[in-house]
Amino acid sequence: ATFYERYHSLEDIYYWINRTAHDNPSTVKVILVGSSYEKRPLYALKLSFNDRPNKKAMWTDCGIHAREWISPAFCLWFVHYSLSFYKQNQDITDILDNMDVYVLPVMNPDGYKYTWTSNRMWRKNRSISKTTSCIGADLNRNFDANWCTEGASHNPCTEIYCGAFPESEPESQAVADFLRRHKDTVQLYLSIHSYSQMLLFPYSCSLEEAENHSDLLEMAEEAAQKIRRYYRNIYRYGAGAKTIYLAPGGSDDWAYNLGIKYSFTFELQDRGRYGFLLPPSHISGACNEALIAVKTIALKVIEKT
Ligand code: 0X9
Ligand code: ZN
Repeated sequence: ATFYERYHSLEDIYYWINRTAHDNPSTVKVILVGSSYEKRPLYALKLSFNDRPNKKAMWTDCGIHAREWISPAFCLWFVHYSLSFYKQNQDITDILDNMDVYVLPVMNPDGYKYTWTSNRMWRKNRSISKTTSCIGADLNRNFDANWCTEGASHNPCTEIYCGAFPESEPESQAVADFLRRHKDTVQLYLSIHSYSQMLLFPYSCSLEEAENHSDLLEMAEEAAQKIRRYYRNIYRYGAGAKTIYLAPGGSDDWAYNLGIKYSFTFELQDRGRYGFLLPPSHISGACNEALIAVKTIALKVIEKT
C-alpha cells in the first residue's frame, strides 16, 4: 500500500504538510489558521496554480471529529491527487485553474492524537472546564447556527456537547475567523466526516429549506449519481435535518449563513459494517468516490458563478 492508502499519526501528517509545501514551492503554501486547545497548530494548505484577478476559492476541512480517520486520509488524498493530476486530468485542471483550494487536514488535532494513544472512539476536542470532569466539546455543535437547540446538549458529558458558548473552542473559532476573513473569495465550503455515505447540505440546524435548496439538491444528486455509476456505491443526499437528523451548531450551516452558498458535509464510507474503523484497504475506494463528488460539485460551482 502507498502512503495515501494508510492512516497516519498526527506527527506524520504534520511532517507531510511541511514536506508537501516544501516540495511544491510555487503552488503550495502552509497557512497557520490557529491553534488547538492543547496548543497544537492548525495548518491548512493553500493550493494556487495561478494568480487570476477575482479568483475564487474553495475550503475543505477534515477531521472535525477525532475518530473519523478516513476524513484526514481524504484530505491528504485530495491534495496529492490535485498536485499529481493538474494538467493530466481535465476536471481537476479546470478546478485548479479557476479556484484556489484551501485544505485543513486535521481540524481537531488534540482529539485525533487522543484516538491514536488512548481511546480510538473519541469524537470531541480535548478542552477542559472547571465545572466538570468531563472533557471536550463537539466542534460540530459549537458554531453559531441555532447554537445548542434541539440536537445538541449543554451537558459536557455527552458526545454532542455544544461548548460553553458559540465558538468557545479555539478550533471552531479559528476556522470561523479564517472564513470570515475570506468570505469574499470562498464560494464552496466542504466538511468531510464519516460514516454513512451521505452528501448533506443546509440546513441541519432547522427544518427550513435553504434559499438555493434546488441548486444544492441538484449538485448533490449529480455527485451521488456519479459515485453510483463509476463505483457502484450508494450515497444518500439531501438537507441535513431531513436526511440524517436535526443537529445545530454545525460548520456547514454556519458557513452557509455567512454567505458561502455552496456548503456541504460529506459522510464517507462505510454504511456501518466497519463504521469508524474502516480498514486501510478501503481508503482508496472511499477517497476515489469522494473525489468524484468533490469534482462534480466544484465544477458546478464554477459553472454557476
Ligand atoms: O452529527 C454530525 O456532526 C455529523 N455526523 S457525524 O456522524 N460525522 O458526527 C453530521 C453533520 C451534518 N451537518 C450539521 N449537523 N450541521
Ligand atoms: Zn463527524
